[in-house]
Amino acid sequence: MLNLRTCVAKLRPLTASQTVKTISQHRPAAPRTFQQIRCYSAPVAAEPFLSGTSSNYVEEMYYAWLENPKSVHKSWDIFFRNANAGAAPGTAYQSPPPLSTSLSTLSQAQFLVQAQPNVDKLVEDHLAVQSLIRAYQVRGHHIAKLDPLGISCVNFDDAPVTVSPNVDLAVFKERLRVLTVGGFYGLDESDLDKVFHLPTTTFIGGNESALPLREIIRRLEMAYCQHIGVEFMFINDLEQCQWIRQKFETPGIMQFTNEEKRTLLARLVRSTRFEEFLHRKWSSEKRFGLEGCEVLIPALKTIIDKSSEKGVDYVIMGMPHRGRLNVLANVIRKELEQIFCQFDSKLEAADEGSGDVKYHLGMYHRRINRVTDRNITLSLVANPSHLEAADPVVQGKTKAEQFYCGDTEGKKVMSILLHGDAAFAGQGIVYETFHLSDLPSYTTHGTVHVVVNNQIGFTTDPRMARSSPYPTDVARVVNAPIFHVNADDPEAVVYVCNVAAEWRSTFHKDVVVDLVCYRRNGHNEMDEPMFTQPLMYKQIRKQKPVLQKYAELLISQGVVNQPEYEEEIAKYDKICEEAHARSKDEKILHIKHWLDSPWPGFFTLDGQPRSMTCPSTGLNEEDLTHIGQVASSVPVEDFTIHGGLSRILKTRGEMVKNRTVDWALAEYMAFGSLLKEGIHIRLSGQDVERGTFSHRHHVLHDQNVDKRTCIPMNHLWPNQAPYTVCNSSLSEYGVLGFELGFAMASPNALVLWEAQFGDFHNTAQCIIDQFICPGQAKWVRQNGIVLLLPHGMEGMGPEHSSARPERFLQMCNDDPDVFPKLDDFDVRQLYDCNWIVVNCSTPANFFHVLRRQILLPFRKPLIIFTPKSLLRHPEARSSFDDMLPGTHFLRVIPDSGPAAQSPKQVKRVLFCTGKVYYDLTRERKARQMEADVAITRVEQLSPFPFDLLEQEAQKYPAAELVWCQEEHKNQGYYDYVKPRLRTTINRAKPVWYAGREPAAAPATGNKKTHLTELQRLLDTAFNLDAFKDLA
Ligand SMILES: Cc1ncc(C[n+]2csc(CCOP(=O)(O)OP(=O)(O)O)c2C)c(N)n1
Ligand SMILES: [Mg+2]
Repeated sequence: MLNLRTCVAKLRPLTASQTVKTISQHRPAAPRTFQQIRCYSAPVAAEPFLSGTSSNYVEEMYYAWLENPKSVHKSWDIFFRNANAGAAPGTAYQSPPPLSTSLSTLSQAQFLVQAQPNVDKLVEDHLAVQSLIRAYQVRGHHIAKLDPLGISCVNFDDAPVTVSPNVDLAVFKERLRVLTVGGFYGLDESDLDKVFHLPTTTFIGGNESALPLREIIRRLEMAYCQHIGVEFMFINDLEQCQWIRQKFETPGIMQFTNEEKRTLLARLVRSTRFEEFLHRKWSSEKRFGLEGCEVLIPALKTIIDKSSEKGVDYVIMGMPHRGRLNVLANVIRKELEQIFCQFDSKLEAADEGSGDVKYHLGMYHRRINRVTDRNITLSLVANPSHLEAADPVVQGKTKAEQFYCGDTEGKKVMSILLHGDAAFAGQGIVYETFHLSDLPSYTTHGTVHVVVNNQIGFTTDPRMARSSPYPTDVARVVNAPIFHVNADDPEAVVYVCNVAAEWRSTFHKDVVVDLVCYRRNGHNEMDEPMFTQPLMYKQIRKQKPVLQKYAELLISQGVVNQPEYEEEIAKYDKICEEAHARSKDEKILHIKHWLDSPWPGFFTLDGQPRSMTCPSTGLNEEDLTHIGQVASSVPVEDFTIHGGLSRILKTRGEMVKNRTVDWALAEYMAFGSLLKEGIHIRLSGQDVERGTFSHRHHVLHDQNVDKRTCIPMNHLWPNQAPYTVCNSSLSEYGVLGFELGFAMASPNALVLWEAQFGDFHNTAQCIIDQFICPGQAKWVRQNGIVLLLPHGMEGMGPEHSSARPERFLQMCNDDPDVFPKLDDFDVRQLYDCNWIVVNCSTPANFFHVLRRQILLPFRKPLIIFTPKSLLRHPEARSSFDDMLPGTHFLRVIPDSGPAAQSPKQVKRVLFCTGKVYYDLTRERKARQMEADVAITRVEQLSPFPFDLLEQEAQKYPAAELVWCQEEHKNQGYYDYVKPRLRTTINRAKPVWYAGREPAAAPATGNKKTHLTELQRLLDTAFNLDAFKDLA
């Protein structure tokens, strides 16, 4: 229906008042043309029912009839048949038969139809041509010659690549059968020279509106079945489809000047000779070379040049191993000696951390784009081996860069993502990232994806690696056009890349360039491909390198001559040799030269923190009160909130009056105060706006006006930084990666990702394991991202209970057996750690740890296990007094009750963290053991507060030491805490355990069992004889 509508709209050539004269002025009459306009060749006004106002209706009828003559009333059918057959003015119309049709009238109508025997054929032929055009547009890519090796199953080996003007139907029969399913829509040899009017859904005509069928086929073959396969007809936007048609169908549109051809050749020379140089110098080193897809370099440079021309001045790229060194050298323009020196095994590491191998490191470079003469910054994000994991990170960083420069439409900053064919099809994160592409708080306004489709993934061929025809099918979900292109045709590649960049700058939507190529060597240069792909590699051995092919072509065209070509090669080889000589002087590998996101001004010039102190994270009473008041109000006029929410805000208001905060208010105060200091805050995750547990309510919804919302946090201060709070797509891997990337761009933002429940973070494990935990060690890149992970055993069953603290703690880099020798644990210990893990038991401490995250002079990831039931627990409140200037985050909260008053009498110290503290104090009170048992809360688990816990242990000399947790013994904190506590006390005493027994699942789903387990652990915790026999 949509299609028919457009057809009609686009084909509408005339209004009813136009005459033959005006028609013939606009449309050159072609002999034997089947023209829709023919029906107007009679002065239409002569028909009794035609007038200016009825013309639209008539046209509707006409085009509906063209599609299917039976779809209109018989009277229209007859009229159009007659008009088409050239009936004299005023005679085409036959009044319809009366309702009580007499046989004689019907036969009269039938007579009229039969009187025009060729009309049916003409209509059918016309429709057949339209369908044929559409078939090429939809399925032309199936028979395009995309595979340089000619082995791909979607290719027909006999497919002609250059089409002679004398299209021979015998040659095309088979192709057309494939395209049209079941033949040629009734057309045959005899129709080839008939001239057909072209619909406006094609551009093959150029300036002509009608062409002989032979020429139509030839032009469609040229547009859709050569070295470019355009997959776009699934896009449900007509303007976008038209745009693409125009880019590929317009005759002669793919033209290159000699200058452009020479530039392309020079880029291919660099790409090819770079790999050859590395191969010559380090033949036994892995480099994941680009041979077989050397065209990637000109492809990327084209995308960057075109984007720069359109106004982009910052391109952020993510890519896997393949060709990475080449991209660094020839696209980003990293100094060659910096690359070459990495092949020297004697090179020492100068910086902290373990560093990473050369094909994982990132890069940042600002330079002049020579083609556009404009400044351009290029950044390649460091990536782990885990394929595609960098995708959301690149997007997050891009979003942040756009955000900081006010680029709300993606006109200045863009991302390019490179993919391997196997990884693009196989990794779910690709899909998750695509689904971020059009969400308001996550869009980067279009990414250009380039797939190095070498038709193999390590040793696995596509038949075994994916179920979709192309590796790129995943992109169809977001209506991204996909341009498949034979990578052995450099001009086709460059053309497609230009179109891709233009698409992005026109529609700000994702687009995919699928470079169909091959991999000349094994997976790496040490790998033997013939073990597993013998026939493919026999074919590859025969394959002439693309540079050689293209050079021969340009020489044959007289664009360059042999000496010029050789000179170009010699020139680049010399550049490489000279850089190689210089690289030998590099004795030290500075990983910090490979930073993808420098933070100018944040560190000293040597990359050190500007201080090693952290100011008080407290806040003055006035600000606390002000933030509290805004948090409990609706700061805009005429805004009706839900009654239940009014009550929540009222309670908040009362808390503020009483100078107390709960969890939600503490968070409000931390955020609100940082915003005042110009720190941007971004909180993202599933349902974070309200909060999974309905405690936050950062976005108010007008109950009477659809989509009218208010974010009070953005109404706090006159010149405050903006606050972004956004519900995310239901993806942990994608969204956490995205936020990590966002946090990477600037140290002056607090970026938080909240899991719906803590356990769901495991679907983002790759981001945690590969980026967050080791990012600084691998890439000298700090990151202050905060993970909020709701955690706690509350009888909700195995699925919603544990944020898996044991996993985070296991990956902490502090030594369990060594008591650190530090003057200042507060800050120095944080500086040395890989991340900070906390479980706060009070809102005030939560407030402080969030503020500390920004007030520290360096950035570390912060993992916070956040509460669920404590959000509303009447005791889990803090006074303003604990948040005033001079107060700070408490790494340990010692007991302050009777036990602490007479510590020598204390028989047991229970060390714990998080919510179990409230169970323990309740139980202690019930058992009246407040003087016997001290309870010490470890709020910062890692880095472990050795110093403070030592003081605690010393304070209670006669006491047994017990670690108490609500988690199972093989989970939670025990394995982490025990050896460290033992180190703290110099192993002078045992550290006992009170908690749940080891288990496979994180929690029971049975409420009764849950309560029994809890009681049992409390019994152990307060049974002073519990460990007697074990001592
Ligand atoms: C998530 C993940 N799984 C497995 C691997 C191991 N691996 C490294 S390269 C590779 C093949 C990748 O094939 P493709 O994406 O087509 O890229 P190509 O090497 O062909 O350029 C595999 C399986 C990996 N790096 N990451
Ligand atoms: Mg591959």
